[in-house]
Amino acid sequence: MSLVRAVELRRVLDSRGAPTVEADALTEDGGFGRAAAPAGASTGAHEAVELPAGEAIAAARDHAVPRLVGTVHAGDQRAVDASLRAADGTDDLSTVGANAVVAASMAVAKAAADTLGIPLYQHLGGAFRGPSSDSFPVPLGNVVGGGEHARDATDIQEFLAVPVGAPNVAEAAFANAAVHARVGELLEERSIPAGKGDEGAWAPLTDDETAFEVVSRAVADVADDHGFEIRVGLDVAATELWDSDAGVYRYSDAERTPSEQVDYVAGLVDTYDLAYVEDPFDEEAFDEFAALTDRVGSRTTVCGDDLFVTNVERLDRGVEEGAGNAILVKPNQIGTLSDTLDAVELAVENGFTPVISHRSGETEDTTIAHLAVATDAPFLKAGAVGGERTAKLNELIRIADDAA
Ligand code: 2PG
Ligand code: MG
Repeated sequence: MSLVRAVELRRVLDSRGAPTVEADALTEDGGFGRAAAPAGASTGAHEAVELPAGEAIAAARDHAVPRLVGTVHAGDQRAVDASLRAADGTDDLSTVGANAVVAASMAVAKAAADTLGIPLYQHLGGAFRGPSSDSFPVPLGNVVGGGEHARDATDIQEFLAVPVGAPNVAEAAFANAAVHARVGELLEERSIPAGKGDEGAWAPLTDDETAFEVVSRAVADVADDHGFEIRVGLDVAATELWDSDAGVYRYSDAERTPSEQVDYVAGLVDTYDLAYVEDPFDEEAFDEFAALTDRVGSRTTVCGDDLFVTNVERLDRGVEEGAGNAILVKPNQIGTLSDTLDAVELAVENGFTPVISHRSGETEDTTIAHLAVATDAPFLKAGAVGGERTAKLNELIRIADDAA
């Protein structure tokens, strides 16, 4: 065991060019770890609170760092995270800021792994978890998107390639990149103008129906080429479509009541054989999540992101009510690695699939790749292309190499 010797914090750029918090942690035995907080655009109302980076850094220096340094063992992640929570003193981490807290929590974990001379996935996962050649997190590759990640593009926030039949993680990641490239060609053939959204997905000036056609075709072409099954997934991010005053989901070309939305999404699952559907309803719509899961949960993954915000209390309710069968896991939504691991554990105990995820605002930090391996998560949502996205995918490929 090695005590935390120092935690230094600074402002760095995220992939949108916005300031975010980076932490460097040192242990008394010379271990070093660096981590940075990501940031969401379509954030859930129940997420832990992100403060402006400068404020979070100042608060962490005042309250959190002094409690950690020289008193807490870096390898005791529960103690590290308890100390961070105690320094903050609120449930939603609004004193220190979840961005400073998550950066510190992850940086200390990395410093502990470095002290032990082992990779982060091994430190977090323990002796019984690690990369294996026959089971790996399938990367969910965002290939077309709109919503809060690209205005004027699709209403649905993310169309995802899901390479369920890939023989290994590298083939899976390359297949997603190939789907992304094929989508670009198909959009050009159809003369549909497209820039790129926050996560590097194509942001075409078109409607959801056309996006479905293009993505389905691209997935089929690449599946043929690569010789394994690739399916389509979605993050609807429907909280952003929900008009609570009118009680409808507002699309550019339609309005849907909650029960019409259930029918619509169930129809999409059938029509496009969707492997994965995230946030098809508003963040408070436990009932609709349960209704959809009842209808299609045996053949697709129904995942709550804004619904659960990586929070065990909200997940508990979801389990009780059968609202979904999967949880999106984002460490910065809840603030510490311990809370994140608790959410994964509660999910697995109750037959919910944990899906480890990036945010739309990212850095070159690769913690989530290690977290996905450490928790044996079936899926990792980390984008398809773009430097801050490939940082995670390439790390996953390197980790998989350890198993070979
Ligand atoms: C999501 C994420 C990541 P954001 O909704 O799942 O894709 O987006 O980080 O903007 O919440
Ligand atoms: Mg989401």
